[in-house]
Amino acid sequence: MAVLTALLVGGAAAPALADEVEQVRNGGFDGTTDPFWSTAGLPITLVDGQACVDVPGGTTNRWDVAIGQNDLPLVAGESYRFSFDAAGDAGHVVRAIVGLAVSPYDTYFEQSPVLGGLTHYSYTFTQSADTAQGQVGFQLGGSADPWHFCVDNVSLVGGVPPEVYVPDTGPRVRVNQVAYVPSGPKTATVVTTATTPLPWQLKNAAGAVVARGNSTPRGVDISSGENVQTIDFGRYSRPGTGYTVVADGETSRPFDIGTAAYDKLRADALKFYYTQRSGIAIDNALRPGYGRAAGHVDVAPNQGDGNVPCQAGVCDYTLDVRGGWYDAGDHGKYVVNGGITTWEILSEYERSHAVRKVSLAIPESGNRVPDILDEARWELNFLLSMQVPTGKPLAGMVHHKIHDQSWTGLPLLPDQDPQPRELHPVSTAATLNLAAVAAQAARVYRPYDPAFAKRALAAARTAYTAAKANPALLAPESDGVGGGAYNDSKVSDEFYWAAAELYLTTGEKSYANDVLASPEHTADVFGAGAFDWASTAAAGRLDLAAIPNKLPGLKAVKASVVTGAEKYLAVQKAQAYGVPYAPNNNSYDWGSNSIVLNNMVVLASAYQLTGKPVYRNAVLTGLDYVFGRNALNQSYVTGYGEVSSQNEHSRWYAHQLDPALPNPPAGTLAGGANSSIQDPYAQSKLTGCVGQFCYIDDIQSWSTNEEAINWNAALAWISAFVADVS
Ligand code: 9MR
Repeated sequence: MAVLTALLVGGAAAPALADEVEQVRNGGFDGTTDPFWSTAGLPITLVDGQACVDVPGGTTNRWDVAIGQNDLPLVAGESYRFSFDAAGDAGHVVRAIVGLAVSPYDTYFEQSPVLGGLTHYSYTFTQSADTAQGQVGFQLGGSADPWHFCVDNVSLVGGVPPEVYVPDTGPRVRVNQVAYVPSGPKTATVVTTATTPLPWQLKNAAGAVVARGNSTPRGVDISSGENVQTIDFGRYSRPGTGYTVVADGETSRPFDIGTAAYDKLRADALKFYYTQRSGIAIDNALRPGYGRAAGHVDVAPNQGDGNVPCQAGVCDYTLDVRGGWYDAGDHGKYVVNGGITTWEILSEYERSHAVRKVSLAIPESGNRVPDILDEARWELNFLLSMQVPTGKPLAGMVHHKIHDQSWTGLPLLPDQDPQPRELHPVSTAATLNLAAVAAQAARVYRPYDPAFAKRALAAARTAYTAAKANPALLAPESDGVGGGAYNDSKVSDEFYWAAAELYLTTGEKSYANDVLASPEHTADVFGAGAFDWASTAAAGRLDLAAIPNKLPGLKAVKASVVTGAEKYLAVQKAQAYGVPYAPNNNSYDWGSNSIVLNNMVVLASAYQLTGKPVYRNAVLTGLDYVFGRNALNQSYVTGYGEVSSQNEHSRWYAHQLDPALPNPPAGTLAGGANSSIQDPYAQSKLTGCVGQFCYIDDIQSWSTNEEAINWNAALAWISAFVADVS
């Protein structure tokens, strides 16, 4: 992000880095405000030895109004204490940053306290990069009304001991804090030093013991690094609320035995999409507290999605790509992720009859089309609009993505994004992704809107043909400025998935031949994670097994899904937290919660194919992890469970940064533990974390705590399954 008019002051030579070295010059504002700078036209006044400014109202971004100091030397790996005293008109926010004073204005550390009377603020962080051009800044913009801000004793001290972050994990007995299904398995995990069985009790809301037994020692759990035992109270099935499990002197968080929560979740996990919509005002009457102006509809300061050019040199036309869903906490729209998301939602529709009747309270509700299809159509229209028009070079191929030219900061409502929007080059992956989901859409929407079904199938056929003619236009990893790269160098899986969907919809032999000839058709596609935006072969395989068709060798296709499910079952049994996911080297992936849930989709598919309760039960046990039976003792779904994720990374559900904005809506899934902790905030807190502990519920942690359309699709699919089978 840009800081306006930085007044550069002659750089003092970098001091030698000994212990506890102050980097800020004149942080106490002794007689002068030098060498601090401020935004042009914003005088700093000295009042009682404090630096004060009158912040104008009516600016958009935090950085539109700022004061700060430049030329601070910062050393990678060194820990710093950033502290200051600040006061402001009640309820206003200062974004206090340590960052890079020059382009690309990286932010190394930031906090956004809500101000009031003069208060001392102090934070410790570990610096991620070397620079001689560091900056401390106090960003004050984004307020509708004018206000007054004062700061004093600004300090950035190097050489301090790194802060040791210890998460608050509450009671050591870990349960599904939402609900166990009465007829399902019921297991808990207790973290303990004991290595012999411990007595446990199940208590009802009145505190009466309703079941008891002994736990099973499981040794040190790899995914958490802690010694644990498991508790099985599956024989107890009386519905109720306020149950607890007691063991080793600890009482679990309360939970229900019942099904009501999953009926609600089935709707909430899908209602999530309406407030992700681009190109339409969100109606506050439909989502109280979430109403907002339409984003990216060509109203300033938006540059709009109605007439979007390509990146320089990529194409000579513009496309109208309004609509669709924002991908995640950013304002980008990416075909491969939009496609797998829409596929999973349409798959939910194809596999769950009950979901067709669920009301999502969206503008289209009541139009005689199931709400789930109306919501998915919002994205499908966008995906179709990304296809290169007839007559243009690479016609029929699909642009990989459209997003801002540069990354924006937080918070930023969609309609306030001032960045130019750009189409990025076409890719084989995006083209096949559209082919797959548009082919699926053609069969799903046919009863409701034959004309749309016809159009979707034509687009799918065109895309598939174009991809065959351009089989290696690969989205590169380097294309990650202003939006995610969604790079993918292997597309045999997308070819397989697209051929499978086209075959399932048309029954045509040429597509069957492509399915049968694909190396993916006989490969073991059920790896540590079953499918995601980059690995789509399992999506094709699951549909071939589930959707009626006459493919030669269908028995083996179905058997392969059951074999895949057996794999996840074995993984789950080996884990004391019951997670059907055991990544290589215990390295949890980005968005791991969605991978856990997608592996459960394979288990659920095996249940639908065989009717064997063991697969249904495995799904229910997997759910426990998502809802609190985990090392952090928290639910990863906002609004579900005694303690749940609240501060998912998002530019508009940014309550943590601006009290006037909401938290994410109930039913929003956080990405979850990510061993690679790519963001500086997670690095400052979690370096050295083990598996499940690599997560933090902070809006700054975009690599562990983002919300995303593809992740919620996994939650939605599974919540419909659970509601159906319980
Ligand atoms: O979910 C994506 C994950 O699998 C990738 O490893 C990661 C880095 O490329 O990107 C994730 O997707 C993000 C996307 O690039 C931009 N919008 C937010 C997405 C979720 O974090």
